[in-house]
Amino acid sequence: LTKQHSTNNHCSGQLLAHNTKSENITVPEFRDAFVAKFGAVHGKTLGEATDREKFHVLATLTREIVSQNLIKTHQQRATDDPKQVYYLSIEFLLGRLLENNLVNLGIRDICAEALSQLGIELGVLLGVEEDAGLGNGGLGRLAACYLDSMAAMGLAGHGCGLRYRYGLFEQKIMGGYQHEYPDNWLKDRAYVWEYRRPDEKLPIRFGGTVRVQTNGKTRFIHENYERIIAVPYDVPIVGYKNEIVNTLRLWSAEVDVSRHICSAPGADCNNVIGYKHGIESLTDLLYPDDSQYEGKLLRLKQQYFLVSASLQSIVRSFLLHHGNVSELPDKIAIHINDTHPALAVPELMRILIDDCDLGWEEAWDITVRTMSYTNHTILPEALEKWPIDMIKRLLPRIHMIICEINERTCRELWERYPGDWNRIRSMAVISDGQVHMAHLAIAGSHSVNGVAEIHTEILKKSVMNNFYTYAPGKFTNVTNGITHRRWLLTANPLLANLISDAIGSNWVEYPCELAQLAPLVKDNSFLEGLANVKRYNKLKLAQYIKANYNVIVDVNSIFDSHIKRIHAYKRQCLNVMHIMDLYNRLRDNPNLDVQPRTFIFGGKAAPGYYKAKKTIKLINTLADKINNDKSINDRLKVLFLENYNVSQAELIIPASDVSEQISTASREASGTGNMKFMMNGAVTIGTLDGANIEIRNFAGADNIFIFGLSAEEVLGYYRYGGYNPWDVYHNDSRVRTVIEQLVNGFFPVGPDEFRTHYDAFLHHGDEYFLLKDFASYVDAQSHLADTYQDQRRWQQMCLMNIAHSGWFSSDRTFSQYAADIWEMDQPIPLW
Ligand code: B1H
Repeated sequence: LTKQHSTNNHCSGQLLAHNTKSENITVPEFRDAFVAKFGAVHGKTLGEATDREKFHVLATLTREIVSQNLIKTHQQRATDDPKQVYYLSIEFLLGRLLENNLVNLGIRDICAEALSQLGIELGVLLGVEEDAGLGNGGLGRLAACYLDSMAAMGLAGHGCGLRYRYGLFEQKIMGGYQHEYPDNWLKDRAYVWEYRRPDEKLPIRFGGTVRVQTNGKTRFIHENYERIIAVPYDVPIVGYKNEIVNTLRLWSAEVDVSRHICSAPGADCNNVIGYKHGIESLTDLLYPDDSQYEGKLLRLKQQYFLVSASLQSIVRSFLLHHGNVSELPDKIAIHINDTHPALAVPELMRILIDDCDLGWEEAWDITVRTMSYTNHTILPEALEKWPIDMIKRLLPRIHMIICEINERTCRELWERYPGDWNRIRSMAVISDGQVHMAHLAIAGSHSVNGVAEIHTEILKKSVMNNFYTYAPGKFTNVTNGITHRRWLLTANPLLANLISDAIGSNWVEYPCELAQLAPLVKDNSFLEGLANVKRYNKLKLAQYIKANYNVIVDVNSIFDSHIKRIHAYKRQCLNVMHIMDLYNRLRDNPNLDVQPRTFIFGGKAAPGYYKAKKTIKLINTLADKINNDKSINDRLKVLFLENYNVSQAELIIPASDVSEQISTASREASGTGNMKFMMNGAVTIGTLDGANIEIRNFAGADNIFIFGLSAEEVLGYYRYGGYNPWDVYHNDSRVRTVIEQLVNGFFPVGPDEFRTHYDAFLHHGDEYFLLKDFASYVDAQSHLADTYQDQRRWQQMCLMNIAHSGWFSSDRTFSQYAADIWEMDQPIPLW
């Protein structure tokens, strides 16, 4: 009977029978279920299977376990009715999910063993999964880390985003240049993790006119609009060994062709298919800009589509269980991730006033108490401002509400600062014919936070100083974090095991317990263990490099990684200048004693960002020259790894000795790559910028290499129009040589290939202070190289970084949000 029962379970995919926990599944159960499922799905034997088919079956099996936990979570929540948080973000950079889900279900090892009994290597199948690259960089990956933490901590927190048909473009390097290809991540199969929920679709309205009906109660009637359907796809977010599954709801645009399509504004009866295609292109593409605002109509449409679908859905599900919308702020928190979803403020007002019949004051009170907003950058080019006419045409009712918000906030400001027009204008939601999205978000939220201490201080002291003075209580700092489950436990299993062997595995639940590693700083065998793990990870990366780039790298060299979006403020070119200088010194003096180094770069440039694309060409040109120069005896190698993404980061970070975090001080709001490197035992070389400062405070000033101008100094120069790079050029011959080499034929390219960089340094004032910071950077680099020679000391530095990285877990970040900003009613573990 028992046998029959279990076989039945397997055939139906019910691996998780009788309320058992997934961790209790046995290897034979898993193996048999896999074989049965494979036959059922593909109608052939495993012997004939492709890796993709095997991956698909493994993921389907995993999804079935997840589904059961999803149902349980729903039932539990229906009973408990906890406060729910909705994290609105235009980006969620998930990466792959299979391994993460296996680890979180506690069945990775069981699964690996079951597959190995069938002659299948789990690692090979994991490599088949496409990255879900629905984000550009830090901002999108942060959102994904928070989802992981919310589920792990058992809180009812969900993501709301867009289901882009194509994620961030695929980067190919040809002749040293970046070329962009569509990221066809859905390929010819549906995304294995998602649940399409067509019955929960919602209409979104664009364009048209608003008729104001004033007989009796004033009503706003939106007419002649174009109606686009938002269909939700739910991606399950699996909690760590707690049977909790939250959801990330991604909206996709569709057209309801069954309706009287010919009467829709803009529809063309003769070309229904073309019309449908045009509308559905709304969610086709993720905008590939990082820290850069692009004022395209389609982007505005995407933003409203996300916000309107999410808010309608949130309010609808709230009203299913609660009678009175006035309780909304007690039961729901809505978080605006940067200004991209800031239209959530007027959209909630619209729903409360037009659909729920509330008056303005009550609706506003509910809105402000429900919303909170995170700012992620102070770069002026990233600040979103939408022309008021564009909003009026596309979103006429939202336009009316924004105007009303603007009027009322200006009136309030006038009461506090009578006659101070300049101040009021600088804080208005609408000024110079534009809607200032940050001002809208601040006005409509009860909380505004920055993402690292220094960033929040700059917001308070300068960028948002007027708002801070007006409402100091609104502003708080919540330093970013990363999920240690993906970035340590899953991405670096050898290190995770070494740690658990030394201090037990409590750190997985309480990452601050990593601090128990600190006393091992004198334990030679542990330090040796660390070195061995790093060496193994470096070997793996070296094999990848050999296989894909046919370059042999020395695992005894320092693996020095600079991986992030290519942007002038992140100063990849400062790294290049140092490499050029090191190379020049080696050529001048072949007997120079230098520590061998492998410089690893990775990152995408926005397709329209000319200078960033030239930086990629520069790195590749330098790589060609150095890697093929026999005279330096392979002591330096430079690599630009193509198509940097989450999966590649998972390979590079555990294998790195050095983490380059060298942004111009004050420009990088926080950084999160810096935390991932720290947690994996890489030592940071960096400026006092973003979270680097907090990393230094935790790891200790002796365990990090800091250089360069401070944020205060940089901001001071900016106030007076910059500095004079010619002074540095004339006084430092190393700088002069390197800069001239860009244009003097040193590289086998045309004389103007790198002219933009040359001019930016010398003729346009070196906006990001590369020349100014050069000497200090080179000093820090040589100090670093000397330190590396003392391997024991180096391992101690790595250890101190790992030991103090627990605070940078997104579990900590998230508990701060939950307790201080969202006021979640469940007990949050104290940090
Ligand atoms: C960050 C962005 C960003 N800040 C505009 N701002 C975008 C702005 O598509 N757009 O228009 C996209 C992204 N991204 C990053 O956020 C910061 O630069 C990092 O320092 C920070 O760590 C990260 C997460 O807070």
